[in-house]
Amino acid sequence: MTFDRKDLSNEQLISFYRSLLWPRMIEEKMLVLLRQGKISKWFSGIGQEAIAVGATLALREDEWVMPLHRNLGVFTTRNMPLHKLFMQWQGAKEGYSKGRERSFHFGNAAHHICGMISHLGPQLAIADGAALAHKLKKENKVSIAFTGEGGTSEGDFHEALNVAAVWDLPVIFIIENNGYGLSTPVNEQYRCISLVDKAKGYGMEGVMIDGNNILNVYDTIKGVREYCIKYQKPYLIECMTFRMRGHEEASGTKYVPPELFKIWELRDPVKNFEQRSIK
Ligand SMILES: Cc1ncc(C[n+]2csc(CCOP(=O)(O)OP(=O)(O)O)c2C)c(N)n1
Ligand SMILES: [Mg+2]
Repeated sequence: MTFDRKDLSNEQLISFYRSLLWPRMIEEKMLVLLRQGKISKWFSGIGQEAIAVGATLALREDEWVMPLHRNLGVFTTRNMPLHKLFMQWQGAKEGYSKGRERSFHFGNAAHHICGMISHLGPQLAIADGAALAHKLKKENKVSIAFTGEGGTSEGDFHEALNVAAVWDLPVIFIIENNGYGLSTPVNEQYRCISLVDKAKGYGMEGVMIDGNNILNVYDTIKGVREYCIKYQKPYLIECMTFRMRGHEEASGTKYVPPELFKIWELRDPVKNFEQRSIK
């Protein structure tokens, strides 16, 4: 994995490393709590952190993000207080959804994070709405929506991308292609070679990148953000990554060929960036 620091200072690189490590450390804690029976459900983003963290770092803090169930890095990179996040995951009334939820179905307006409902797809059109508001108010801002590759088979994906293209909305759509939608591998999900090829069909620009390389994700999204603002257009980014754990912790990974874990373990976003930074 090649890391190109461009004009990032040592301090910035250290701060990126901290941002990347945060969600990993929280998750490791959650997995212990899960084994102790102190939490009952957890969706892991281990191995995919560079996408949520890199994307959030590339935005302004007052730009709306529509995260999904593996995007803990969005919440931590926006510096949401840890005690309140843990209250959320414990279903406490002091959490963000006042004890109605224990998972990732929450957001917070002060942090410009729009919480998901359980359904895959609706976040994409909400990002259109936020981008339309920026456009009408002539603000130099983008909105950003995450989807898994599985979510791209939802009708909402088509509607949101088409409207964004036709209305010239400054919105970034990020596909996290992690190889599986629950237990369904990508070769049973779609027949195109790459999902980013769909951008052409909507008349928008798109790019496929290594989603495990934080500097790559950051730099791409920083540039794409400037493009979206300057040209008032949407952009599709397909980030290639891998789901290193089960769909959720209770569901296991029996259907995943074990060698895939070995291959992707070598591409771990935290370890690779750590090794590069020590050099
Ligand atoms: C409309 C809809 N269908 C099915 C589900 C159940 N479900 C939740 S996550 C998920 C898998 C999604 O796969 P993908 O979009 O690739 O995201 P990943 O979990 O791999 O990050 C499914 C089927 C749902 N929440 N909403
Ligand atoms: Mg997936």
